[in-house]
Amino acid sequence: EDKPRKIRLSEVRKHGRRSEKRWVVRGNKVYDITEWIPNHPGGEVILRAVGGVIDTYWEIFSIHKKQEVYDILEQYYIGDVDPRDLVDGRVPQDGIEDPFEDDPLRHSTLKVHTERPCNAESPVEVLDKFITPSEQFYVRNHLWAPKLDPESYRLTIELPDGEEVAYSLEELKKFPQVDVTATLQCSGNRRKHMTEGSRYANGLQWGIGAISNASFRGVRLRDILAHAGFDGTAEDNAEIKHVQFQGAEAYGASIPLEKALSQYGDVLLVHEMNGQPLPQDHGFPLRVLVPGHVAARSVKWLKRISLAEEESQSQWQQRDYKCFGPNQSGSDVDWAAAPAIQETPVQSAITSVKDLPKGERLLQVYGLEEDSIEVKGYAFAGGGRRIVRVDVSPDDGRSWTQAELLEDEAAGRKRWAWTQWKLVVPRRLAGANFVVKAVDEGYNTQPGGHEPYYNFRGNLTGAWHRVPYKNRD
Ligand code: MTE
Ligand code: MO
Repeated sequence: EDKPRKIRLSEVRKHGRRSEKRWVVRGNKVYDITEWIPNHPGGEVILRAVGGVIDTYWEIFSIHKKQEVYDILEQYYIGDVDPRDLVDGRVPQDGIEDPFEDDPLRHSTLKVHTERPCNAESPVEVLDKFITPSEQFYVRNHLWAPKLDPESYRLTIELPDGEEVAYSLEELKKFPQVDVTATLQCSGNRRKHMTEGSRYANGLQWGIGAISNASFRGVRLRDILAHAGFDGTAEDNAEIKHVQFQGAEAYGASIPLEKALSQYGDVLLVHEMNGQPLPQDHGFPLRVLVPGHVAARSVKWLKRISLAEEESQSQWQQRDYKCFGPNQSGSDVDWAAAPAIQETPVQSAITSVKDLPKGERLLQVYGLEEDSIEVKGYAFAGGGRRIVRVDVSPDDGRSWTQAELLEDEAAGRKRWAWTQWKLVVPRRLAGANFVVKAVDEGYNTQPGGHEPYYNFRGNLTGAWHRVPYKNRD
């Protein structure tokens, strides 16, 4: 019987991305995956792992942790790692290229959930400012933050007939520049509250800070598509229903063609945020901005746009960002049956509840000077729908008052930005909890509790936000 071939790690290293034959190590086994690379659903990203150990990458791309993927790999088995290279019976994990080595430094005030990949909330101190400073804008990275060279950067557009048109950054900047003020909100914003208010919801346990608002400058996607030769009107393109975006790592998503082409959709290819070039974490040199849609569709480090009959086949389009019923779980759902989240429902949160200092006590209705509490927060609705009212309760939902909606200057053909609000209430009205709910121009509002809206992926948490009033005597 054949003994497995013993392979030194030095030999594995010679079969990296520059080699004709490309190998990877998983566990203590070596695989020659040369033939399979063109079929990798994540594209060229896999070239980062060849010539080394793949386990570390699979920790990041958890989608690989399933039998069918292990079975594919087994077909390419060529031998075992030479025992002389094992430490405590295992392949040492160091010496592989660190996918996060080019990640930028981050602002110390961000509330970090995971560092690699970086997932961090905006600090509450900035959630009550209309514009979020770029360095405090929340960061949601599924993988590393690619560091792209703006000079050699190219955006490729794939037309329905397969023809490709590429643009440099300089070429893109020659199109009319458009400013849009938009809120990006992660589908997981406030997931922690769903977990607390119902049951554990899968994913990062975000508080109220997986949302931020900035002014963005870029060019209209519809202008670029038209220039590339697609205006969506030709009969022979009638089958095209989606615009797919591919990032430079492996992230991908898509939006309906209708949103992309709408004159009122304000879908941009963005190169500036708050008056500066996009920061690396937010997609430098170019990201998509799909205002009014869940932020997962605003693909960063944009490399490729394709016009297609189907949605993006990425896990982020096909799986992660969908909602099911409160009784359903990951093992029993038909993923294809639920639509990918695009526009988002009404959201609001209380960012602070504080006793006003004596000097700022307000004259209240009876002309008496009373101890007062100031409550502040944000409210937001997807789809370009304006927030028309914010109801705040000082006593756990028994009585309600309308908050003042603060003025701001938001650019855009629809309302894509959140609304900041504020309310001053006499302290004697305060119960155990302050509560907020908002209403949008379609008279949509938020559910009273989490249970009926529980979904196991923990998406679109939107129940009334409750915050305890701590300073009662
Ligand atoms: N684009 C790429 N290329 N890679 C990513 O991981 N994350 C998406 C989206 N675009 C992501 C991406 C998700 S889920 C969100 S919520 C937003 O980017 C976050 O954008 P931000 O980090 O600029 O706040
Ligand atoms: Mo997200």
